[in-house]
Amino acid sequence: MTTGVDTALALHLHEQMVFIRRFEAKVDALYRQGRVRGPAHLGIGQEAVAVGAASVLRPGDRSIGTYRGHAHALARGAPPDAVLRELLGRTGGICAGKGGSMHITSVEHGYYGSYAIIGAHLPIACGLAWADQIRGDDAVTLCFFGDGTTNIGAFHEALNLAAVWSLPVVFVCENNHYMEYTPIADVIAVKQPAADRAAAYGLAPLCVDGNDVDAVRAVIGAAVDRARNGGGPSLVEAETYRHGGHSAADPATYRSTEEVAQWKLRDPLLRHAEQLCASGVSDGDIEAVTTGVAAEIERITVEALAAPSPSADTAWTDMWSDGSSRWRN
Ligand SMILES: Cc1ncc(C[n+]2csc(CCOP(=O)(O)OP(=O)(O)O)c2C)c(N)n1
Ligand SMILES: [Mg+2]
Repeated sequence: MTTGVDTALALHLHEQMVFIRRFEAKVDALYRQGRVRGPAHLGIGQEAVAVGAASVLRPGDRSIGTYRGHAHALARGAPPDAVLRELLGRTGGICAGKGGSMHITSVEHGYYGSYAIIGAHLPIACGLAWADQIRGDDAVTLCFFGDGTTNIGAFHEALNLAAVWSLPVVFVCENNHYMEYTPIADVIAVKQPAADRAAAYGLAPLCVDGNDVDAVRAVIGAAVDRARNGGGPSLVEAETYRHGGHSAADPATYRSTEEVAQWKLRDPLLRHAEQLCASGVSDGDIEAVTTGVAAEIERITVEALAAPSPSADTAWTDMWSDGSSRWRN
């Protein structure tokens, strides 16, 4: 039996994971109705990484991710209605309805953007962390990316720079075993894409079960503490699996039904619900979380679908940091 405080935290983490799962399931449904503008890369099955990692951060810490970034933005507190409107290309979208799924950003909530170019944001994470180091702040930057990213030059350049400069950054590889339609095992000479490369940068090989939110909290929490206290960067490999295809358009026929079924047995939400039950939380309390989340998702969906598209005039706003729309030579 856990303490009251532990139970409240566990229920909060559960609610966040259920929310993100239901949010992305709704995005999938809206995509199939042709209502989502542009591609959408869902992280259904990977929720425990985003939620566990965000739960060890403080306001003022920074995180940065990829096109598979809905969960990372929501877990930092980005308003779901604004994220949904962004996906639908509506006013009130978190990037004014002009960025779409692959560019969700909310600096206000410490989420420094979703990047579609593989590896491009790892050096940017170094820059965020370097700025904090220069300012003498104790903020930490968390940088999320996939297993496939570990084969690109920017990964190695960023890891080297972070290690040499002892930057307060934690790199989190979400190893979901696939890079687009290719099993990572087919294109890599080592077993663990991130952990087996860590030694090359003087870092420890940190692995965690990415479908266990408590384990994620423990391993990433320790890495964040280390970075905050001047101990430099870490590289964490979180093993997980996406239930669906690479993007909402991908039927993922390159995976066997047995493989998918095996991973669904390790679903992070089911496992967490079992842990909640074992710690004394009633089925009714767990069910109430799901019911509340479902109602909230319906509410924001109705409102988002009723919102107008951005006016054409806004195509020229928010282009540059000073608010102008012309490049200055
Ligand atoms: C520089 C670059 N090369 C290729 C691509 C095409 N591409 C998009 S997603 C992807 C696979 C990335 O796999 P992984 O890093 O494992 O992330 P996941 O999609 O599994 O989250 C590739 C190769 C790209 N976006 N950028
Ligand atoms: Mg992958």
